[in-house]
Parts: sequence; structure tokens; C-alpha cells
Amino acid sequence: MARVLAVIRKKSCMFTAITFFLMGIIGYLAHVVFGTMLLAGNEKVTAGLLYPRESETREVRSLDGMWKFARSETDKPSQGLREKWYLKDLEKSINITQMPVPSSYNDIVEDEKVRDHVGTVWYERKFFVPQSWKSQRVFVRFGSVHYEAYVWINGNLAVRHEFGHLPFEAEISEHLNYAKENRITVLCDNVLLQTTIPQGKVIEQDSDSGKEIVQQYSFDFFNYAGIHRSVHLYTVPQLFIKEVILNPQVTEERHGLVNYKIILSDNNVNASDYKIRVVILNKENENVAEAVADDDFTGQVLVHNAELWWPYLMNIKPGYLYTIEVHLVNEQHDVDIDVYRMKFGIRSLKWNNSSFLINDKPIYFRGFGRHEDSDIRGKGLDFALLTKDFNLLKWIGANAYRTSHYPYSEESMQFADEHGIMIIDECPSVDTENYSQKLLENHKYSIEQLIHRDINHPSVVMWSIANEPRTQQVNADQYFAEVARYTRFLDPTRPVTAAIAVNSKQDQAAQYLDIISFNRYNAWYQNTGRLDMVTSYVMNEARTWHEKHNKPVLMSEYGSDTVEGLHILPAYVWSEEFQSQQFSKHFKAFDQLRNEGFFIGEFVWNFADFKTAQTYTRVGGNKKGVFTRNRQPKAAAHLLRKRYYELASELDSIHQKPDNLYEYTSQSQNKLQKNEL
Ligand code: GCB
Repeated sequence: MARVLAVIRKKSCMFTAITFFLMGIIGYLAHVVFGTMLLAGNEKVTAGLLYPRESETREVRSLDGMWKFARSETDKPSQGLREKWYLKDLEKSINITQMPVPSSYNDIVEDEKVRDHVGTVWYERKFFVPQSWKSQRVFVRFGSVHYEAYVWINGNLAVRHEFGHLPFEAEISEHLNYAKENRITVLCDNVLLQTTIPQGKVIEQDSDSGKEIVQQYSFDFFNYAGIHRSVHLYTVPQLFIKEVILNPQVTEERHGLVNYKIILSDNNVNASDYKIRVVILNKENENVAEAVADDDFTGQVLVHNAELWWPYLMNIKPGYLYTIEVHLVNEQHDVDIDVYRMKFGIRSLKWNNSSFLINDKPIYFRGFGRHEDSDIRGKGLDFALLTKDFNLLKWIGANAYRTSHYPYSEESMQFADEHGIMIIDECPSVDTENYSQKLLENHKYSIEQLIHRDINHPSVVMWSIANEPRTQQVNADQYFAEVARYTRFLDPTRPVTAAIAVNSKQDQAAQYLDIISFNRYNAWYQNTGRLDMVTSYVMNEARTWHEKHNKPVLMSEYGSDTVEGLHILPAYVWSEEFQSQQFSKHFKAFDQLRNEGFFIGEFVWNFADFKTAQTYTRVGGNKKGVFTRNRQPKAAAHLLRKRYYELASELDSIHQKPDNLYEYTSQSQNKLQKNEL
């Protein structure tokens, strides 16, 4: 409750400021104390949240569509809570408009007060549930609400959740009116503080109409808010399959060994009354293996000669997925009580101090940093956009992206599994600074929720625990030691990285990572316009990271803002020529570094142009996209496409070059390309 209270906001800001002032003074002593605090538990554990899927024992209903919407006054964010607006129809308390779900609310209305709103907004809609659901258990599940959400069903608080970009749910069986109308009310608060993930600051400033609450944040994307992903109701039987945790491995003989752990909704059931039967189906839906779990509902099932999950353009059959069908069976009557199906892939990951292998083959990442961002709907889930983006990723020959700078939709993770796109899965921590115990707890909890959600996705090959944390600051060392330790504790099967921008001399976090990712904008933020100051700079920096830590290195961001249609020769910043030439200078460095044996990938910043907060360095947002915000290619996209397909053919022996990769120019073209003229 407290977050919506402005007064507490101020206190917590003050608290943070005072804490760090003192920390600065006490120096080493505080450092030690802080280190001890960090080791002190307080870890929260997420339960349930299987992606809602129909089966013979489960029904799913979407609550997507038009909802009622109202914005609280910025200076009265908790008015609705105090006055209990959720107890009756919203329009009885406040003027309402219509708002689509899923979508960010910011760009739907022609009013900067909505676009730039700071604080709480309200959503509401009605729905029916049939009488037949009364014998079941009913859950409401949100794919994500940014940032904090409270949900009431018919006036009863069902759930509160913090962190955007991550799902949450609650059982609502006892709050429902069966065979009658029901009301769902959602309060969404977009305020970011020094202890939220990501961090922000709220200040009070004078304006022409009096005092205004202003949200500040340093990260470079618009703080879109609202009900961003789908809302579902789903039913399950009284005793049901709550979690399915898989750890598929590849044996030396290249069989798939699928380790599984099933968690039921009731931990105390008598194992002799129930059994768990798992069936593995191949792509053709044929039963290829099955097993009955041990009494603790864990087990292993062997898939002979398994088709492995491969990244796009690393194998001719990328993204091979099996389905696991989990049956909860009543032993006595031999009937299915619950059935849940989920796709998964079989692949191995290994890493050492210079390389990263999938199915024993070295990975070279050719990818992007991205954003969930588009015109009008902001960060709202959109299947048309998702399909277009994956088509473009394949058009350009990419095999990976980082979910910069927060977890992307579950649906996008499913797309990545299907298409064989490797994911560096990032938690929502951006520009992390002012380290505190509370921040650490939240940071760890966001990672816990992320790993809980994504652990079964074969596309996820690495966890990114932060983007551009201020790792030169006091206490960054212990802080990241603990975040990395915890991440590895939650999932030891994937390497841990963070995208670091602090230089290697000052950085204190890379020592705790398995793979070092660095962001650098040569010829853009440094030595602006100097295309002759890229190649050697990139090489030197990558080598320095490797020499210092003896770990594989990748470049997680490079690029330049580019206005589509702006042409300037010789190349000049913001022009299409500049972006292409700046990329090309990086390519030279990447090839050289790869030959040196420790450099494992390149990620352009960014896949597409995206919206940011208003600032004089951004013209209508960040323009570093290879595609425009409307997903049309800039000149550099064609250049990158050639490189990514050439790399696939050179490194992975996949000679699937599209016919139109090179346009015919003359008979001499091939010879010229091979320097034979
Ligand atoms: C960065 C950030 C990214 C920004 C980018 C830029 O280093 O990680 O969020 O958008 O630079 O374009 O400035």
C-alpha cells in the first residue's frame, strides 16, 4: 500500500539519500557492514504461474479488450484507495474513459497529462463466469502491469504485485459470483524510486499551475505504463499441477535426458493416491517417450536420438521443440485429474574461459539489443508486431537478442523457442546505483521472478543481471557478488552476464560474471564522428576485458543514431552513410577479435527506433535502430544482413543465403569481391 502514498515516497527518498551520505562518510566501515547485510537472507520465492493453457482439465478465458480507465490526480495518488473506489463501479467515483488492454495507456489519449502521468491509474471491467466453474478453482493472471499493481475482484483484494514486465496471479474462486456478473478493478502505479527495479526519483517542482510531481529516471526508454500484457482467467481442478520444472540434458550418445520436477498445488497429498505420468511428444505429435515420476514427483525420461534445439542458421532444423504432457492421475480410478502441456527443447550449454558452446558447437552471437516498443501501444503486447519482428530477425540473419532492459513477454519467449533465436534474458535493472539493502532485495526478487518464469525456455542461453550498472561505485563489489551468486544458485545451467559500460579499470562487477558483455559507443558518444577511432578502440577494450578476467567477451551494444532518409557524403553523424560505415568499422574489429579466440558475439544497438523520455539528445526518441520504429530498414540493415548471413555460412556452414542478398551489378562483381580483378 505504502508506495502510492506520496509522503512515504519522500521519506524513502530521504532515507536513501541519508543512508548513502552516511555510507560515503563512514567509508570502509560501512562497506564491511553492508557486505554483511547482503548475506542476510530475505529471499522471496515465486510459486505457480504456469502459462495459461487449455487442456481437457483446464479452461482459459481472455479478459483482453476495452476496459474502463481513470487517472488519479497526480497530487492525490492514494485518494482512490482511501475512498475505496474498488468497492463500486469506477464511474461512480471518477470520470472514466475507455482503454485497450493490453497496451500502455500513455500514447492512446491526446493529452500530455496521460502521456506523462506520474502516479496511479485505475482500470475496471465486468465479466461473467459460468456456474460450471464453481466446482473448479479459478485464477486471474496478468502477463504484466507496469510498475505496481493491486487487483480487486468484486471489491476484494486478490493480489498486489511489484515489478513491471513479469507475470502474477491469484486464486479468486472465493471472490467470484458464479453465473453472475463480476467486476475486476486494477490500480496501477508507475512511480519509480531509488529502491524499485529499475530505479527512478520523484521530485516536486514549481510549474505555472503550482507544484508538480515529476518522475526522473536516467534510463533511455520511455517509462510506459499500464496493463501491458494479456489478462486471463483460467480454471484448474481442486488438486492441480502447479509447476513443471525441466532440466533437459544431452547424453554422450546424443540422447535427450529430460529431468523433470512437478509441484502440485497441495504439498501434503499422499503420494500413493496419485501418480504423475509424463509423455514426450515430438513435432509430429507422436509419443516418443513416457515415464512415471517417483514418489516425490520428480524423474527422468530418455528421448532416444533426440532432435536437438539449435539456433537459427546454426543448423538446418533450428528451434526443434518437443511437448511434455504432464498427467496427474488418480491411482485408484486411473483417471486424469489434471493435464498440462508445454513445449520445450533439448540442448546443452557449456562455457569456459574463451568460448560458449551449444550442443558442443561454439556460439557466435549475431544479434541485437532491442526494446518492446511501438507506436500507439507502447509496450503493449501485439502479435502482429511480434510476428513482424521475428520475420525481420530472420530476414536479417540474426541468431540472438538481449531482452534489454527488462523481461519481454512470455509470448515473445515462445516465439524465440520456435524460431531458434537465442535470448540473453535481462532482469529490469538498468543504470543500477546507490546500492542499498532494499534495492538488493528487490533486484534479487526480480531475478527470481524472471528465472522462475523463463527457466524452461531453450532459447534462454544466458541471464543478464543488469544493464550498465554503476559498478565503479562504493559497494558495487559486494552487491554484484551477491546478485551473481543468487542467480547461479537459482539456475546453475546458464552463464551469468551483465552489460557493463564502466571501463575495466574501475569496474568491480565483471569478476563475478561468467561472460563479459560491454557497451561502447565509439565514434558516437566518444570521439563523435571519428570513424577512424573505432576499430582499434573496440579491439583494445575487448582485449583488456579478456586479459583482466580471462573470460569470453562479447559486445552487447554499439551503434549510432540515424535519421532515415538523411544522406550526407562523406559520412556525417545522424546520416545513413554514417551508421553503415560505423558498423563496418566494428565488423573489422569483431573479425579480428574472433580470430583471437575469446570474442563470442556482436549485438547492434538497436533493432528498431524507440521512444524515450523527452530530451534534447533525442529527436522523436532514440534513432539507433537498424529498422525504423515502423519496422522499415535503414541502409545499414542491408549491410548487416549481408554480414550475418556471411557469418552463418563461414562459422556454421549454413549456406542458406537468400537470393536477394546481393543485387546484380556486373559480371565483375564476384571477382571484385574476391579481389581477383
Ligand atoms: C546505452 C544504454 C541504452 C541506450 C543507449 C543509447 O548504453 O544501455 O539503454 O539506449 O546506450 O543509445 O544511448
